[in-house]
Amino acid sequence: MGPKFSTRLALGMIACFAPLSASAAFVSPTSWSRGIGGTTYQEWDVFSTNSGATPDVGNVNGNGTASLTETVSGSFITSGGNIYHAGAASSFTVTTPEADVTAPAPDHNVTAIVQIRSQGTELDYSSVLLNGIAAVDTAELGRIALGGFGGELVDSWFLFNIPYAAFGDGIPGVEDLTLTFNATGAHMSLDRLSIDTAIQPFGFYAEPNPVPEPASLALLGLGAITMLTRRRA
Ligand SMILES: [Ca+2]
Ligand SMILES: [Ca+2]
Repeated sequence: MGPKFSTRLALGMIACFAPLSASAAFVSPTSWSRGIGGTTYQEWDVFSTNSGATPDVGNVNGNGTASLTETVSGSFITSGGNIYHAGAASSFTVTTPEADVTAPAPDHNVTAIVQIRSQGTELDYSSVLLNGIAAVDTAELGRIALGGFGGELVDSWFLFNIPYAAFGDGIPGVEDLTLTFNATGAHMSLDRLSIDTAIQPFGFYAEPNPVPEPASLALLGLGAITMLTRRRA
């Protein structure tokens, strides 16, 4: 008993809190409703191919159909329908058709939200680019420890601002938004992915970060530990 017991209790308390964030899942945009004009939504969960996979959970895109391909050879589909590579850092390209709106002026900008669920080896978070542009905001929606050598399941969120100059060419029609990302090493399993886009003529949507400030979360955890330690002392 004594301090050791308090520490164990505090750790238990943290474990009790953990499911709060661990149960977090993908979120819907708050700045626009899925399905309204100028927006697209596509989501994959059970992959049947690692080359040219089309969305199976959600597919609302008036410009065409999005497509996901693993570009390092040797990856395969797991029994659970994820894309896994045992021998190399897998690398992905996802193309999403977007309207190239040129009237009244070629100044339509795209706000995009990308969410990725990985298992095992994690994403190289700095590698996640849309049309070569890095995210303007990111969040970790959830993290769950998997048993054995499974590592962790991680849900991550990325917000992109893509100016017209980075995807339009002045010719009316459809242009691809190209998402690229890779794993930090072998043994990443791509479990789930979603892309929401919204185009508008002037500026970007101010989509809020879906996760509370890390500082306030840390304070909450620290407060719980201090409280418990005092009680037991
Ligand atoms: Ca065009
Ligand atoms: Ca899956």
